[in-house]
Amino acid sequence: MSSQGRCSARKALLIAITLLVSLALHFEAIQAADYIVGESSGWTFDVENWSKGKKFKSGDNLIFNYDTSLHNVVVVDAKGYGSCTASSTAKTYSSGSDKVKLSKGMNYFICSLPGHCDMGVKVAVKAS
Ligand SMILES: *[C@@H]1O[C@H](CO)[C@@H](O)[C@H](O)[C@H]1NC(C)=O
Ligand SMILES: [Cu+2]
Repeated sequence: MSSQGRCSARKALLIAITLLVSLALHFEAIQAADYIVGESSGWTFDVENWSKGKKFKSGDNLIFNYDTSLHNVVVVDAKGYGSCTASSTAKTYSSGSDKVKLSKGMNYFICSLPGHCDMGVKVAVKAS
């Protein structure tokens, strides 16, 4: 094979790899599912058991629909979930229609308005 031939063979390989990678990324994107937390009731009181029996994957999205005068969505850890407390630096969503991507493992969310998490405005989701 001439040196020019080798070079274009390498180029073709590079193009093939690029195509495969973009195909794989695209596949991942269409595989990801969106879940509306609490279905039609949305992110509200007693939503805490909504996630039971559902299978989630990392990259799936949770959609939190709620009245912004009633709730917010705060990302917490297991301890914060159990005790219904959020650190002041915790990531907080407050648009009323928030889309949050799940990461692998446990994902915990609560409403940080006083007493709301204790009244079941909380959800724990395990993503595989
Ligand atoms: C959620 O499930 C737990 C455990 O079964 C139960 O104690 C709790 O009352 C349930 N919450 C609601 C709002 O149904
Ligand atoms: Cu709330």
